[in-house]
Amino acid sequence: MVHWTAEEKQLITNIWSKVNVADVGGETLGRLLVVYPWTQRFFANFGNLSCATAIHGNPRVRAHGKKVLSSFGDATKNLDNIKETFAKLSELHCDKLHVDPENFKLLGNVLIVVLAGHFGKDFTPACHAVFQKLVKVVAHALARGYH
Ligand code: HEG
Repeated sequence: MVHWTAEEKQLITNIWSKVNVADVGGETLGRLLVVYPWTQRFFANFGNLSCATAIHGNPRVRAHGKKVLSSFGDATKNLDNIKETFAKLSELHCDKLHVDPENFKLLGNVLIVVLAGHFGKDFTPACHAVFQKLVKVVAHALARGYH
């Protein structure tokens, strides 16, 4: 099991308490779709994804980004129990949505870029390191139900 020090837990809780999940979630999913355009195939029913402007202005991208980031937030509240927290979602992404788990890593990296942009110098190297660890553990948990 992954171990979190008291300092790591504190950093995560502190940063996450200041995250606006609608803004950061919408931007993260939007950027994923722009930077890695092949991820658009999972959202073919979301309407206009024809260019960066369309993607960032698409209300369904924003709404889904908020949903994904709220769900990611569950990890920050269940740091010692991340595997179980995402067990059902993992099965959903595998069996129903057929999302290649490589995409969880891409999303995690985009999230870190967006957080760094939002927090500026407050996103210290220690924050960066602990969020690298967190997105890796979440991606791993989401990939666990794949068979
Ligand atoms: Mg997934 C649905 C969480 C990455 C594609 N995703 C969902 C839902 C949640 C969620 C909570 C709604 C589930 C439900 O309706 O019961 N997703 C989630 C997390 C992460 C993630 C926490 C990573 C941290 N998802 C992810 C990635 C892709 C993806 C990287 C594809 C590139 N998710 C996806 C799709 C749906 C969901 C296609 C269904 C969307 C819809 O049509 O409503």
